Amino acid sequence: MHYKQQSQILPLLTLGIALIIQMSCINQEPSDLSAESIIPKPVSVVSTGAYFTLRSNTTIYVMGESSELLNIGHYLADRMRPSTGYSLNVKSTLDDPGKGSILLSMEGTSDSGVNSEAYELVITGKQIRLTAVTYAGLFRGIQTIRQLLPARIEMTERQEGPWKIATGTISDYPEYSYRGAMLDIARHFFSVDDVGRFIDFLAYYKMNRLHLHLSDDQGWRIEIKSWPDLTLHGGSTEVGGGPGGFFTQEEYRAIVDYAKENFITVVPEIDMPAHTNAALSSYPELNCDGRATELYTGTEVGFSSLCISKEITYKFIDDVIREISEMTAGPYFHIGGDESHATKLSDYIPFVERVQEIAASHGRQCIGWDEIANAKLKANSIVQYWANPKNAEKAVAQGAKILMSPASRAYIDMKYDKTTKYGLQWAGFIEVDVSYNWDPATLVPGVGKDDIVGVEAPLWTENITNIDEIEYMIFPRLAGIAEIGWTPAESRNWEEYRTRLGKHGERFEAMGINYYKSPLVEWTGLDE
Ligand code: TNX
Repeated sequence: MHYKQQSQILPLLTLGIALIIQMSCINQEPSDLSAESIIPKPVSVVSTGAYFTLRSNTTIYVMGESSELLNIGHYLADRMRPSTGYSLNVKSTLDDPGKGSILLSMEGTSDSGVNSEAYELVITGKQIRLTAVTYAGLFRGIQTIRQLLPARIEMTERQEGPWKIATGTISDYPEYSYRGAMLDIARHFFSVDDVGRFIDFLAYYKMNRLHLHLSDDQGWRIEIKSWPDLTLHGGSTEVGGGPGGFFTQEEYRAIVDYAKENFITVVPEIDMPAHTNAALSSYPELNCDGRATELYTGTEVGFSSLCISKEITYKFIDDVIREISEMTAGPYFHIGGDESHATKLSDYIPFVERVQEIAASHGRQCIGWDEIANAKLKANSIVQYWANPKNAEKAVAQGAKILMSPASRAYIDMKYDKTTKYGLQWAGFIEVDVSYNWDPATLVPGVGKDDIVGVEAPLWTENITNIDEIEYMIFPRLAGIAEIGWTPAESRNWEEYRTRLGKHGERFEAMGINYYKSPLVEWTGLDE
């Protein structure tokens, strides 16, 4: 009886095991970490051919007890929880917890000469171990973990597993320290939530700067308590005559905080002396003739100027830079300085020099569009190259650093081609290959790698009115600019990037991003 039972069970068991093996083979593609489509492409990837599997009992450990580390652990858990449905507890530990864990730990010190955003990811069948010398480095490494998991990890509803990651080691660090995007909230105004989503996108592609263009002819978007009409009047409209809007100081601080949680520094810009009609319309005393201008809802540039010869202008600028700097973490203040066609050069030069001093008096490092190189630059001022190579040359001659935003490559408000519904075309059509295929260190004669702090992709919004349109213009080009800032030029190649980018189609879809399906790329969607 006993034996008979066993002899019946054995074949069944064998069959069962065979079935299990077969089933696991179906979705068990060979593991190859180096074949994963990570953007920006990491510096070094070594594959070891197995898998780590995220399971319902996987715990995220942080080595140590600092609240910063725990926050980073929670950030990772929060990204993976909705789609996996796993609880993904986050715990402090002092010893390596071993099997089945994700371990985040800090090693060494940030002043040990190691790139401050560097990270190392060691994935074995038993554990994912992420180490870095700074919290920022851990945060960048987490973006790599996200991109190694199936795209469905980004979905907000629960999905079927398995959640597997190929094993191996990734050692990675960025080529440039400044990698960012600009959002123009002046031509059209966008909500705190929209800016938050923009920040999420930057974080996902390891960008670390958010430049906010806070004022222009068509609108003043940031509350200044000592000059309240800037927003009450100057913030009341936008291009096309819509209601515009502005951030209260509280809302602005929330954006700065959210950026900080994503290890992104906000670069606030008040454009001057041109692009100031909203201010000139709000306060008559800022005009040389003492008369307020009309609010402006068109898209011309270069017609407005602060009154260079009036002292009140500098009181105004001092108040504005002081209030904004008090609310903004990080070293920067962007003073604009572009397209000052209504300001004489002999006025423009002393103006820029004085404004740099005002910013310095509030502890800020200036950034300005390339025209500011016509003035004498302070030693730490950064010149944002957008159009005029002569200005870049003048900046380098003064020893200033350059932020690369060449309009014909990095302006993601340019149309992709003639059929693109939104955006402008003054700098040409910018297809995905054109925006990817350039090297900051060789683009402008006389501007080399050592002169450059990094890259930034500006999104001007003359005819971009909502988050769907923002997404369409920035995706997929933002990913390419992020890679230009992160990955060494010699490791970048359009043909190879094109394939990797195609695989991000399913990630865009999982995140609900409205992206441009460039015909140059073979897109993998979520259903494929
Ligand atoms: C030029 S780029 C401008 C902006 C426009 C943009 C449109 C720069 C420094 N100035 O005022 O919005 O072109 O692409």
